[in-house]
Formats: sequence, C-alpha cells, structure tokens
Amino acid sequence: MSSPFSTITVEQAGGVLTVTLNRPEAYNAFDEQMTVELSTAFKNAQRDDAVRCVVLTGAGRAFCAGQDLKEIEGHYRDDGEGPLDFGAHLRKRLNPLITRIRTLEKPVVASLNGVAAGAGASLAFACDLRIASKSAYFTMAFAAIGLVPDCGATLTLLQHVGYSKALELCWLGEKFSAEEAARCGLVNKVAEPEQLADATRELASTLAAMPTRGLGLIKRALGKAWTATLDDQLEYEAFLQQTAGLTQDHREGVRAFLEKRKPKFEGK
Ligand code: LHQ
Repeated sequence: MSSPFSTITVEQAGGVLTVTLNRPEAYNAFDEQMTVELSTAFKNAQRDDAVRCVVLTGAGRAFCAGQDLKEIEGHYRDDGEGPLDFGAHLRKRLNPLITRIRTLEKPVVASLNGVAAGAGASLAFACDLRIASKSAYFTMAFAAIGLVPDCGATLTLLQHVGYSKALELCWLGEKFSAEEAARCGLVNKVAEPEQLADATRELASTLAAMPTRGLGLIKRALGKAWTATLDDQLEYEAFLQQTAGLTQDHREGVRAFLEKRKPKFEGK
C-alpha cells in the first residue's frame, strides 16, 4: 500500500513506530503539510495498540530546522502578502501537535541525527527522551530572527536547564552540543554518529517491551507534577496506582516475580 504521507515516513518494527521527518533538502523544516502529517501519525500511534514506543528522527543531515522560512518567503517581500498570523498558525497546527506528543500514553523518543533548530529544537524537547548523535546540536534560532521560542520550549527548556541557562540559550541562540545537553539532563544518551541507529533501536525496543500502560501513567504523573502541590500529587499518584494495579501487565509482572521467570508484557 502506498504511504498516505509525503513529508514524513513511518515504519513499524515490533512495537516500535519510527516516524522520520523527510524533507532533507530543507533540513526537515516544518511546512504546513508536515505539521498535518505529524499530527496524523501521532493520532494513529495513540489508537494502535501494536505501537508501544514512537521514535521521531530526521532524514539526512538534520533533525529539524524549525519553520520552513522559504515556504513563507512571500510574506516578507515589499510587494508581498503582509505578515503572517503566527499565533493562529501555532494554535491550529503546532500547539496541538505538541499536546498530542505530551499526552500520548506511550514513550516518545527523539533520535537526534543532526541539528535541531528553532521549533525543531522545541519539537525535540517535547519528546519524552532524547538520544543524540555526538554530531547533533541544538540552536534556539528564534531570537536571531526576532521571534520567541514556541512549541512549549520556554517551559521544557527551563525545566531541564534552569532559568539563567535557558535565557542564555534563547537569547544568544548559540550551538548547544549534544554532549553539553547531556551534562544537564536535556539529552539522555549520546552515541557515535554511526551507532545512533542501533542505540536508538535498543532503547526503543526496551521501552516497547515494558508495561506500556504503566509507562503512560508514569508520563502523566511526571507531567502533572510540575504544577502540583504535594497533596495534589499524592492524590493523583493514588488514582494512577489504582489504575495501574488493574492492568494485565501489573499482574504478569508480579506473577513472573513470584514464579522466578522473565515477565512477558503485552502492553495491556
Ligand atoms: C532551511 C531551513 C529553514 C527552509 C535550513 N527553512 N530551509 C516560526 C514561524 C511560524 C510558526 C512556527 O514557529 C516558528 C518558529 C521557528 O521555527 S523560527 C526558526 C526557524 N528556523 C531557523 O531560523 C533556522 C534556519 N536555519 C539555520 O539557521 C541553519 O540552516 C542551521 C543552523 C539549521 C543549519 O546550518 P548549516 O548546517 O550551515 O546548513 P545550511 O544553512 O547550509 O542549510 C542547509 C539547507 O537547508 C539549505 O538549503 P540550500 O538549498 O539553500 O542549500 C537551507 O536553506 C535549508 N534550510 N533551515 N528553516
């Protein structure tokens, strides 16, 4: 069957769905079509029980260069169409995509094969975990063109690196290497460029073999904790634990322990 997508590719192997941004000639910058297709891919991933981990990566040399500046070139000509309403664009396209990633009850791993710039960096920060090639780097390219970080990056970056470093990165837009990012916890794992694919596969297949519902509930718990009081969080954990305690995978995990064998989780 031919792919319904033209700007991304999707490939499923075992429980791992790999979504590849596929506009390498534009460093996988977002055009309108790519934002629509990415949203669809994540919606499908949520619905499909066979998907137990999503990997997001880029084709070619880059992960993603943010907004495609050539697509919107017409708005910058003196005789052009006038300024774009970025607020409307974000509310319609990119914000829902980020929400979809953050609320997907399955692990989402960004596999950073190269530069992540502007909204491309924000997209990587919105994923749950980041594994990066040693040659990859981030650049908060927004301020250099008079814009503000979007797609949640003012929150996600702040959570990882703290106020002062986040502000420095957002203002100056300097290259932030994979290794430097790993030192402050923004990148979880760094691999040699030629080993990135294998290292990603290993991490993603480990996650895909785990109790998917439990992992999804943990993601919810940590996502909510940023804004919760301790009392709120204790109650929320109790609610989530009640739910997790009723899953088949919890039962399987405890039975496997008692029977001294390896558990076989089904993601249910
Ligand atoms: C590109 C792009 C690109 C098109 C490289 N577009 N072609 C804003 C508005 C609306 C709503 C949503 O949110 C946003 C937020 C944003 O994302 S604003 C930030 C937009 N992105 C940027 O400003 C990054 C622009 N790109 C760069 O600064 C550099 O290309 C980076 C640092 C990513 C990579 O540098 P190099 O490795 O030196 O590569 P390069 O500059 O030679 O680019 C390679 C090719 O990719 C080149 O194509 P060409 O045909 O000219 O050789 C670039 O034109 C193309 N490309 N980024 N955003």
